[in-house]
Amino acid sequence: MTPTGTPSADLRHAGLTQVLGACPHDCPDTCSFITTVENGVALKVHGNPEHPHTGGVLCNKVSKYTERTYHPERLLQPLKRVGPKGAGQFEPVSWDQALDDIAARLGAIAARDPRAVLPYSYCGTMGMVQGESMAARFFHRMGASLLERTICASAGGEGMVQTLGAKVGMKVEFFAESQLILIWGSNSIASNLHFWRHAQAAKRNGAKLICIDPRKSETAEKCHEHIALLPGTDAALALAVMHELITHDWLDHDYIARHTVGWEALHQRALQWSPERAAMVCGVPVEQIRSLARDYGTRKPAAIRLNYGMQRVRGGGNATRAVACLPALIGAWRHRAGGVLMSSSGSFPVNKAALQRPDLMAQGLQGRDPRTINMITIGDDLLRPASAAFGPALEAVVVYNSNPVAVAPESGKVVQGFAREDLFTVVLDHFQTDTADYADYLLPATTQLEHWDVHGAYGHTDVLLNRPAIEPVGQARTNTQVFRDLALRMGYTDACFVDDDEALCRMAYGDKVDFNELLHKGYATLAIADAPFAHGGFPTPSGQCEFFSERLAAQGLDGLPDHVPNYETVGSSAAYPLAMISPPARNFLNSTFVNVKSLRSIEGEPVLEIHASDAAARGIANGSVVRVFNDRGVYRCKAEVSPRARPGVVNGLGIWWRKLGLDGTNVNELTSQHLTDLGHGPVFYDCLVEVQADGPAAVPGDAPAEAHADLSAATPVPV
Ligand SMILES: Nc1nc2c(c(=O)[nH]1)N[C@H]1C(S)=C(S)[C@@H](COP(=O)(O)OP(=O)(O)OC[C@H]3O[C@@H](n4cnc5c(=O)[nH]c(N)nc54)[C@H](O)[C@@H]3O)O[C@H]1N2
Ligand SMILES: Nc1nc2c(c(=O)[nH]1)N[C@H]1C(S)=C(S)[C@@H](COP(=O)(O)OP(=O)(O)OC[C@H]3O[C@@H](n4cnc5c(=O)[nH]c(N)nc54)[C@H](O)[C@@H]3O)O[C@H]1N2
Ligand code: SF4
Ligand SMILES: [Mo]
Repeated sequence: MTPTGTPSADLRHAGLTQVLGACPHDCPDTCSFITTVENGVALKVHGNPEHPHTGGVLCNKVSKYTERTYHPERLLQPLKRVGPKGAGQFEPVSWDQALDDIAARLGAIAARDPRAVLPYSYCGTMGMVQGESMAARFFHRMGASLLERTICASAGGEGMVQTLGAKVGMKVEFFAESQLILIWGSNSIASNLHFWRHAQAAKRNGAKLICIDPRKSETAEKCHEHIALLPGTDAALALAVMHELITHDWLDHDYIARHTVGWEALHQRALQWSPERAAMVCGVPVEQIRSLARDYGTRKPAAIRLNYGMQRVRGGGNATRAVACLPALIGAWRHRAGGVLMSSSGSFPVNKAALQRPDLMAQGLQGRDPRTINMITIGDDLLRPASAAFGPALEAVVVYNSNPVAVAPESGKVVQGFAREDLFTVVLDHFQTDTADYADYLLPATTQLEHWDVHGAYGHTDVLLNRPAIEPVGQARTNTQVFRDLALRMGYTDACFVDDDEALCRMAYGDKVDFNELLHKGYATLAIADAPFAHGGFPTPSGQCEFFSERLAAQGLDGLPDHVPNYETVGSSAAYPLAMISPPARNFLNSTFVNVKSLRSIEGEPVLEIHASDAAARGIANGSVVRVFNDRGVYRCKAEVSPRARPGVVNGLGIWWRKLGLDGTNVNELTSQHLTDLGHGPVFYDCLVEVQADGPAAVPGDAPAEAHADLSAATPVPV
């Protein structure tokens, strides 16, 4: 059976069909998948064997996609709140009732000041159509506040842009030919499985794999070496590697002279970072740093899989810049199996303006200045009163493709914000998430099996098309349809509000990608050179790899990369001596899949991994319940005394639904709303805590009083 499936035709047939789709999740791999459908019911989803990056294999999470699609708790009809805010009590209403009322409420607010309305969305789907197309048009036309969508990758993204010129780099498949792979701030087995296949192929061909990660992750334990540095010290490590490249003359002088700017200045900076100094900052043996530099200077070709785990700290942008400078120093870019890859998303020629129509903003704003809200500070911003500096207080939030109550930092404040009686909240989702509990209207959304979409990727360079395989389940509607319907009710008559989803799919790449190829194969490969920077040609203003960034210097920032210490540095607080990172649990995808039983049962319950020495010092037994706390809040979970944690650093795996945790909280109770040095990103892994055995000895008041005073109103603070 050839999988293509023109669904409207296919769905008229009884019998088996196979429909080509794309995994919508926020994952670098963007797999091509095939859904087998019988009599309109999706039986299973499997990896497309014809798509080289997918290689016929999906991860454990998405292999169970039908379990999620037909989940008994799937939202099947529009719901209206009947109970108190946050209680999650709803009654069914018709779509017409819901949409009429929502349009009336938003319309009334917008008539006063549209900036009091905020869309809140992220990457529940990475699809460009069910993501920011019709939704963006709708909010632009209204003049709503703009959302700065920086909760994931923007520090690293900006670091890449300032160094290499864009989010571009090595082609992922050529890692298989490398002789040295640094897996830096990435738990590839959990979050980038298809890259890991290439790393394993390289290993079989004699490559050395080194993992740089505070946590001994699933990936770290399968590498030849693991450098368990303290969180937020990656720039110090990279600068010390440069120091060694210089002192041993493992440099490619010709490449540096031809294709870089700022070498003299970087050279001076790097000489300030002896391995001894970096060893102190990073909390690793000095010999490990020397050995890393020797490997990097002498094993060729050398590749770096840099990932977002290392940029969720104050200095994440600088750290990314420091690492991104390394390949040019040794001329690694000359070889297709050398260089660095953080994200490939800058390679995709997306016509965002056509999809999102920012030009419509002027109509709604009527002379007002646009306002931007950073999605990371949603906790503070929901609680902020109107002021000259801030503008109008937020009166309405429309959430789609995101679960902010679970994923945004300092959730005590986020919860308090969403609990505001005077806030009007609409949530579009598949399930009644933690955020959905606070909705005034909860609208059932279609899943990837039920709608059209088109995708780029951030871990490879193929465009993918997703066709609907089944009709919407229950009364679910696409995000696009909801915003089309709302636009109609709001009297937005611009022609763009009638574009259908297939037209939007075609518009995303226009004539840059052959849509017939997408229809036929499900994917199309962008034409990109195998070794894109072998002869320089970086997409920076200078065309060079910018060790020194004039653009940063012009903003009054350091033009060179440096180590920027964490906001919350280990050793800086007697009350909170432990650093906590909170990378994802392998079987969840952010907060998605936490409610899928087969996956949750693998993860068990929320855990905090803690090193035996830190556990012993606190009388914490393996498997016991602990209180993890700081000034922002308290989180209770199960301790796992584990070699995955290094001394001084605990790992609170995420991102659990709060309501499925021990006390209706999750790890973001503890994280802060600070922003990174570059790119306005989050600092989830820049967080100090203390941990105590739970039980009679642990009474409130052990944590600083203001934490309880501040949060007790909104959060069930455990005692
Ligand atoms: N299974 C699964 N896959 C996922 C996700 C998921 O939730 N689950 N999430 C998806 C999303 S949205 C993203 S952005 C990516 C995230 O995937 P990655 O980019 O790989 O980032 P993280 O998983 O946040 O962290 C990766 C590793 O970095 C480590 N780390 C933490 N702090 C530091 C540090 O300061 N320095 C260094 N060197 N390492 C550090 C963590 O311990 C972790 O093992 O994965 C995507 N894929
Ligand atoms: N402590 C801590 N916090 C973190 C992180 C961390 O590592 N540690 N990681 C951060 C990162 S990297 C990210 S990217 C963010 C992720 O934050 P989010 O992007 O909010 O990701 P999810 O939690 O997966 O929530 C996505 C929601 O979208 C819904 N959804 C999926 N598809 C559709 C659709 O087609 N239509 C509609 N209407 N809804 C849909 C899903 O059901 C799900 O509830 O979290 C961040 N938060
Ligand atoms: S989550 Fe990632 S690895 Fe899993 S199917 Fe989707 S794209 Fe592939
Ligand atoms: Mo992310």
